Amino acid sequence: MSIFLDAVQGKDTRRAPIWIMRQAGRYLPEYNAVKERYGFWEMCRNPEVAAEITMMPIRRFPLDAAILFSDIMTPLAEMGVEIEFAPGPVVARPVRTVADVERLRVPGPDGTAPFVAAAVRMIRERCPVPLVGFAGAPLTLAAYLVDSGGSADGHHGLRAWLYDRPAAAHLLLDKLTRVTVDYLRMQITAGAQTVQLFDSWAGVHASDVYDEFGLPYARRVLAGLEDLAVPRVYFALGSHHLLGPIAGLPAEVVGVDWRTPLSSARAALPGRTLQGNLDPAVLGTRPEAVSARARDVLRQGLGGAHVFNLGHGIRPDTPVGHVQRLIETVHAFDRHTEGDREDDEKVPR
Ligand code: 1CP
Repeated sequence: MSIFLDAVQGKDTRRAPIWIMRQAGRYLPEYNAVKERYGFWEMCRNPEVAAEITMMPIRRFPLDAAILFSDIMTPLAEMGVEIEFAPGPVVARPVRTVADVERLRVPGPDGTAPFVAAAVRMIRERCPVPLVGFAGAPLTLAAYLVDSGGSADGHHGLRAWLYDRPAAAHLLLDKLTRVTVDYLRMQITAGAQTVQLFDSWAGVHASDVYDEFGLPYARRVLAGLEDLAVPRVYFALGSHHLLGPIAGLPAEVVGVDWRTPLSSARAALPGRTLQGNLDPAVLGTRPEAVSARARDVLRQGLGGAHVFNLGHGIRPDTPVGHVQRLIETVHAFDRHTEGDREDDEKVPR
């Protein structure tokens, strides 16, 4: 067993396991070197390359889990959507009408990006720590499809579209839900030991809009994995106002962003493993500040199972030495005594 799997299954472990959202990305020089040779889709679609990028942070740091190298947009390309990366996703033709939605393909259980299943199998052969698979939540995927990519204005376009075209929205969200269930089931069957559903844009919505367009589809995705008995993580950025509905989702683990203290998330989500939530901005400061703030987060996470992570993805300008420092700080913190071990021996489970 691993300490990460213990914690995601609800065990209040003696030290917190740690992995980092976007740990296989642009802050790593070895990732940037591979990027010189391949386009983003090539890296995702070549199982050997995707597996090796997944392994990069694992080879460099004593992390407690790996995350598959891919993107939340991967299954959308399989649905027939034309997407480029610059570096964020750019969708060639936005999906806005019922006819646009009807044109999208549902590739079926084994047809949604089979190269991802191949990468998962390769990673499992070479990775000493558990592998986290992932997908985007339907409402977040819809944000990129409706607005042709990311957004600097809180996806104003998607928000207007949901009020204006609710029937088309439900049709799109239903289709995205079916594809996402197939896609995550394929990852789990290939060997993913935990899965995370990224709802990165959930927080821009009014809570009743989320209740109608976000929650039911996230629930269907998570419930659609129930029989596979793999721990499920639900992460919604900026979701302080949504913690009530989120508490009802079938997920063993809830990811929390840096704005909500873990102690208040703990009160809203009794019995759940919490994952998070160091502000990624801290990693751009001094090493002493990284350790001090990480210990604040560790203390706020006491009182139940905790998987340490950032409150959102690591920034490309993060010094790699600060990542090492962060992992050492988390590994040294004894959750029983609320202090560091004197020697450099690791804290037992
Ligand atoms: O560790 C890892 O890097 C794992 C692989 C991974 C994951 C989990 C990538 C690689 N992307 C993601 C998830 C992802 N992609 C999310 C959810 C997490 C989050 O909120 O950050 C989102 C919203 C995306 C969409 C996306 N893809 C963005 C965000 C910006 C925007 O416009 O909204 C970006 C920059 C990408 C491209 C991308 N995906 C991954 C990488 C390493 C990159 C950068 C591409 C490059 O190298 O230039």
